[in-house]
Amino acid sequence: MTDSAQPSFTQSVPGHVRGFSGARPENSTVKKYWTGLSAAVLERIADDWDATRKAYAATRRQAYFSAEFLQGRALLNNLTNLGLVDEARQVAAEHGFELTDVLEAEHDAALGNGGLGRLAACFLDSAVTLDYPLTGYGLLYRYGLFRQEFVDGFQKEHPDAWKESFYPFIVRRGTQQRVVRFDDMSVRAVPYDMPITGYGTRNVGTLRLWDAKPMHEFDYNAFNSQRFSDAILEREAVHDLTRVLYPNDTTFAGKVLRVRQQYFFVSASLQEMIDNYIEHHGEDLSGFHEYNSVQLNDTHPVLGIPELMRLLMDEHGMGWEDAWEVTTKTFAYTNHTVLEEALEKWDTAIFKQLFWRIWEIVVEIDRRYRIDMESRGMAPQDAHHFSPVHDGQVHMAWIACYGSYSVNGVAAMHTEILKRETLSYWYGMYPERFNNKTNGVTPRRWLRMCNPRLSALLDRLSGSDAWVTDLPRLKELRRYEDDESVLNELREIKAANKRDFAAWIYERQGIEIDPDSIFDTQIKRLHEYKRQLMNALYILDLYFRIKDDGERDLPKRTFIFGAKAAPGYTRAKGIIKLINAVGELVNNDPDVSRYLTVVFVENYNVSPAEQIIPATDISEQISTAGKEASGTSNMKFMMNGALTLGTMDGANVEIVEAVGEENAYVFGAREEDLPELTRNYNPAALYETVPGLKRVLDALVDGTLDDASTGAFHDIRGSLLEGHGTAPDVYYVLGDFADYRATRDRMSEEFYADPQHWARMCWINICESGRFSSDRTINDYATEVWNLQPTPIHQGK
Ligand code: 26Q
Repeated sequence: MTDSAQPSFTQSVPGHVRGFSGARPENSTVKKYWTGLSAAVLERIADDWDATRKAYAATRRQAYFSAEFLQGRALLNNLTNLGLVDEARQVAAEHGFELTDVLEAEHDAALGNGGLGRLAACFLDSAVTLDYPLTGYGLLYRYGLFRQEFVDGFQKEHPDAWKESFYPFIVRRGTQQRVVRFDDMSVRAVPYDMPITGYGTRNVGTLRLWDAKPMHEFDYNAFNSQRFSDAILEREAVHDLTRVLYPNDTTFAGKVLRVRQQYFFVSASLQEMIDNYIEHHGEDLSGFHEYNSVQLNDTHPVLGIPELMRLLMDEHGMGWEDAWEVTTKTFAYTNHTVLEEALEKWDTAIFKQLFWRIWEIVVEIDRRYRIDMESRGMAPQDAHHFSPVHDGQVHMAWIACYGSYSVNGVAAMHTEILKRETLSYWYGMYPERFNNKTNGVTPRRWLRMCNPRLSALLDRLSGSDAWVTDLPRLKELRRYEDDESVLNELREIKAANKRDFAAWIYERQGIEIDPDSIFDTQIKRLHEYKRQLMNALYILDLYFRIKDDGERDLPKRTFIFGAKAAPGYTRAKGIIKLINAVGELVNNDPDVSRYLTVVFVENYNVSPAEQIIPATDISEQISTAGKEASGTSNMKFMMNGALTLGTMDGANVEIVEAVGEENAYVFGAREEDLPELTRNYNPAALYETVPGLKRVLDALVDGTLDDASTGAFHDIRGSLLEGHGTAPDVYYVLGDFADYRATRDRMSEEFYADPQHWARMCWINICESGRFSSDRTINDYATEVWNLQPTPIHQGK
């Protein structure tokens, strides 16, 4: 890696800082120091990155197509993977900087909404660590997910200009541009590569993000003929393409720009993959699928299916049958949701207007599909409902199911629901395509890096850092589950993490919290099905129990929230306001604030998660059973020794299975019982009969809480009791409330009643988290779906 002529990492840092800041390192700003340090990391991995690219070029390779990659910060992750944290700390100190301050200067790369985008980032980390030849392909958004500010408790959105200042971990590959043609414009696709380092390997993978540029930087003809504004407008239309990440993650909106984004990145990526194939394997593309496979991260990149057909037929002279054979052996589809309103369906007019040729191909897929189904004995009217094009819309999930060799869900329960309901038709037709791949998270970022105290304990007890790349090894540490001194140490680690979080949130938002209280956390996108509302109603109920009922024998608790709402999702924004209003009420009432504090972490993102998770005692995973495909924060919490308070939903089911019911707190209606429970469901009756509910729901509208006359709280209450355009309380908040309260009360009592027993449960959660490493998930994809071999650039690492 570093031949003797090259300076060491430590020696190279000052030069990079000088080169960037034009000043002595000790006189540089912290941001410029960050930039120099990052450039030194890039220099360190440059040769290996090159070597990895070469090693992957002619092998069978896997592409991961995703509209989102929620990478978060890069510097500490890279230092951790490369084993350079101590050296970096030392060199920074020599120049008068605290490494932690330098790291804090980095802006999160928030090119994703939530779970689906963060999953893509964890997958890249695991693939490199396991030496799998996988490349991520996506979009270089100029603005990531909006920055959230609270103004009077309401969410306000600001643009997230994440790459305004120089970002060393992205390299423009100007020689590898492609052209993407729409019927009304042609766009230059410029690739930018991010290096993805792994742990204990010299392989360096690539995340390739495409930026949109005008074909000619400036149209001088238009300019000269006095059509100055035309020239500007044309340029702006192209730049619009990659301007911003769409902030919706649960409701589909058929926006032309969104479909342009999707086509743009899949077309550029497929062109590159075909060019690479021809360079190494020749002009005959009939073997393309033997060297290439593409995982579709939800339906967002499904336009890749008709686009590969177009490229093979129109650009490379293949006939339909051969092209279809190659295409259907190339793509594999992952579904991430069963929510009807999230499924992508585009008006046919959009396809006709943007890319007539793609429209023609989709129509031909549809025509052949209908013939195909009839030949398999399917009645035409049944086939119609699942056809790629019908009722004036193009149905992306149906194209995905028909055009892929693999279809998977992201947790066992989710895959079963897909087979039984959402995709049952396709399961009936092609049962062999269906498989489950339960999600995972990378233990590098979500344990090694974010929880150094716990990491050190695990190293010491297991005798090495081997668990970092082989998480199931932690199971062996269950031999310490009754070891008083280990459990004491675990408690001290958690306490120290909680003190760190308290200092962090005080610095950030000026809120004082008690590190000796229970930290009870719900962090995830704001959606009704995730039921942050139920959490808030519980806190409000506690408030009244203290104020009105005189309950005093209550454990001290800090309730932590982090959540962004889609800007157009009015009710979700109302719930944010409600949580903040409950926080105001609780935190400012001296009777109550002795017991309770509410903290809503503003602008929740990857790096706040890294602070919150290691400090949390209770992980709230309270979605309506059947609605959360998997969840991944549940896994991060478990790995860091928080206990799950959850419904039997998504991956919670598998977490409970792994740790045993006695080491988790399960409540609520089961997925299989909900149809019956909701058939004659009457939430208004629960409002009258469940003790405390009436008081809490009335507080939404009787002046106890103030929504600044927006009607937001009235709407929330109405959604539960009357339903607004839907059935009342579709997510069964009131139905599960009593059990949630009882379980949550019991949980908090047990925390204080027997701290050693609690620590034991936490320890078991940590030791059993092995199967939730994304290394396991990626190995499963590689062997069961992708047919991929590890390709290390250096033997023995
Ligand atoms: C679709 C069309 C137009 C605009 C935006 C979208 C869009 C964008 C993002 C739709 C959905 C998303 C993101 C979905 C998501 O994050 N789903 C989560 O995926 C996780 C990883 O599999 C699961 O753990 C979560 O359960 C699931 O909610």
